[in-house]
Amino acid sequence: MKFETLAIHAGQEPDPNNGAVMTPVYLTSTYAQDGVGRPRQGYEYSRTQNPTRKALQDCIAALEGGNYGLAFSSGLAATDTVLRLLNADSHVLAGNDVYGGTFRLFDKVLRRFNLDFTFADTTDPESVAEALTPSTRLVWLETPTNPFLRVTDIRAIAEVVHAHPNKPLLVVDNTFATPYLQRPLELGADIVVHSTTKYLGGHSDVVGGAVIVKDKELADKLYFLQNAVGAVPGPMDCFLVLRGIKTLPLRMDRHAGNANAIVEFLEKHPKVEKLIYPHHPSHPQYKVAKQQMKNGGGMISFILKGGRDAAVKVVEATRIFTLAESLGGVESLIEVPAAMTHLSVAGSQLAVDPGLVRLSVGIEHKDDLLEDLEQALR
Ligand code: P1T
Repeated sequence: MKFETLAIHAGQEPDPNNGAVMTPVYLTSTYAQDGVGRPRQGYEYSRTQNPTRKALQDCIAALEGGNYGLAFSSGLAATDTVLRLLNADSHVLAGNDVYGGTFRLFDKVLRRFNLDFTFADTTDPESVAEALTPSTRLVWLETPTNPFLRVTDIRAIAEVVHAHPNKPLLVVDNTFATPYLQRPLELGADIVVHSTTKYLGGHSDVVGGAVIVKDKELADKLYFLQNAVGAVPGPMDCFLVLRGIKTLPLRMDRHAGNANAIVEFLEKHPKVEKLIYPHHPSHPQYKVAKQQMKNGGGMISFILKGGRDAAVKVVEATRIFTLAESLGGVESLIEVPAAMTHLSVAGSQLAVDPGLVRLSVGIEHKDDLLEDLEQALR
């Protein structure tokens, strides 16, 4: 089946008990057993398995071209569980432009458990090759990155990483692109991670995460960790993400259409020093982005000539673009990453330009969005 059909049907059959077309929200923590150690349909306890969660997991796996999906209570819970695949003293090579919370988890929490992290420019395969060490077990990247929208050639990095004798796991955080635009497993990644809080949920009403893999052995280790660690989502949250996913292709096309109109406006604006959008010819990885991503997505970053003060003024002056953290919902959001979503990387090698403004372009009418930005910049 094609992506648009999978988004609506994968993992979701009408309920065998009563024909309900929508997956029911199974608000139950436990399941009756027919005898000791004889669960009825494999369900024992909802930390381990829940039918609403299973539908979401199977749907996300299908969309990413994977065989196994796992849902989590947040994107960071998904990230943390993946990192628990490693033993102490492992080295992790991560991109030098990742979500601030991912950096904080790596640098401030997991280092205390004797994991070693270095941060490198994953847009350059040579930098990645040089940064691998004899103890590297995992390589973590985002593409496009948050918030600079740098694009990494996943296939090129997979070749470098898998040539290493340890065969480190290549993990791609696909939150910004979504599987509609790019499918990392098909390009050689071993694990895909999502914050489903963003485009997959799509309506800013749920926090969640996901992990998708192809390999059965890896999936078994992750299912074990999902249950053993317990950072699982509730059934209502799973339902909301499942419902959001049904319109993902429509929304992503509209996000990108609106983003293109805004890019055209910003590229000519005298107050904008630098515009960053993956499908804009000025983007340093434009060619890779065109090859790897179906469209340029809904995220735009730009640096204002007046630095931090100008950025703060603009984000406080918009009326339709809401000043808020997060992204990927139907409504347009605006923020200053250095002071908001990426405050936790301040002073580190990942520090963000204080004059950078990030837009999550929603699916409102583009004329209203353009007018709003025009008056805010004025
Ligand atoms: O917020 P949570 O669901 O835990 O997801 C964390 C996360 C992981 N990966 C990427 C690429 C992300 O952007 C995020 C969360 N990001 C924001 C909240 C933000 O505004 O950038």
